[in-house]
Amino acid sequence: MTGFGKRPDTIVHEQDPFNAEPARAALGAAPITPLDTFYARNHGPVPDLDPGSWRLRVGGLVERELELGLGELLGGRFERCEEVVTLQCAGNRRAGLIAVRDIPGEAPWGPGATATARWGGIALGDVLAAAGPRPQARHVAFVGADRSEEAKPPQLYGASIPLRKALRPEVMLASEMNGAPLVPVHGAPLRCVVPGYIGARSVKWLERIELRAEPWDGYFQSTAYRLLPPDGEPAPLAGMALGLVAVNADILIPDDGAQVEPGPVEVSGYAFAGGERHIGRVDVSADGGRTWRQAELLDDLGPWAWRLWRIEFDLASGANEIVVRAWDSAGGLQPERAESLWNPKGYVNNAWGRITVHARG
Ligand SMILES: Nc1nc2c(c(=O)[nH]1)N[C@H]1C(S)=C(S)[C@@H](COP(=O)(O)O)O[C@H]1N2
Ligand SMILES: [Mo]
Repeated sequence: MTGFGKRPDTIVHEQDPFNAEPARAALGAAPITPLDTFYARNHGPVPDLDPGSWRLRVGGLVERELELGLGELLGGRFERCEEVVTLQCAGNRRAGLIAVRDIPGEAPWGPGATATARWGGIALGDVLAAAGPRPQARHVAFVGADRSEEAKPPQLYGASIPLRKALRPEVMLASEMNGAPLVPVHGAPLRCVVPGYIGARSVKWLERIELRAEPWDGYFQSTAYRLLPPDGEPAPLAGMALGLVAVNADILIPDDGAQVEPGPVEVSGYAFAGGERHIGRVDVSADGGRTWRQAELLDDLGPWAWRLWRIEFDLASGANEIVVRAWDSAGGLQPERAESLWNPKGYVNNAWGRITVHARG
């Protein structure tokens, strides 16, 4: 059983809490990811909230505390906005790190813990302006309705971003995904969407916003989603907090290990710059990285979305190692090997994407 309306070929890492990613070919089929193909990343059970009685509370370092229902938020007081945004989990492509050294207790995500949707809702900044941040406020924390037993101690899911990011127009409170009302597994009735930041900051089932002088002190901000040195141990404030996404790319079509006919083969995948950067160039090699050609970049979906890319190669019979590497607009290139990236929680594998394709003959 797959569940939550996902495609039958979805790869389910965990049924409860529900953690699942699409197969490579499904993710590579469209620039805007259909709902049944969008990965799901949950740290606890999916809450089923009643939109009629649901309230958003805004408090902490504000001039005016707010408590708003869905009608008050979406009824016209705040201007409606829409944005195409790629979400990417910090654990995306962890399988490549696990291949270097095991990471017990963490799901072996492939390249599918990222996806792109057209989100509809309101700007977070407009709601913050209504509450009036006090001068001491530096961070905005989001608290969801889901209680995670994975956290130490068990607690509601929460995260924070810097206030200066929260006030930017691209940061949304979203009630719609791809033109339809948000579904429960993706955070209904309202979630944050924080473009350019790791998915963990886009808090689902949002019920509380707290303005603070310091980052959120809950488990998912202070202990999880931190990049540890290879010999580090997870502990509050150990290592560095993750925020901006690093440049990344992988191959989606053909599948790793696919059998193809020798001759022309189309290769395609995604590249995502993260932060405020965009994709500058995507190189692809069909000979394990000895020679490179530039891929064609497909639909430009705006500043907060991935670029799908494609290129055609003439494959000789035998095993062909296909490699992708992306450059961002800051001149940053993905690291070549996952070996140098290994970390105890398995975050930020942005090593060059590699697959092997077998041409028979
Ligand atoms: N309330 C809540 N929000 C959450 C999570 C969660 O477990 N609970 N998971 C986070 C993580 S780690 C990611 S990557 C994204 C995934 O969003 P999606 O499930 O809609 O793909 O949601 C984030 N928001
Ligand atoms: Mo995530």
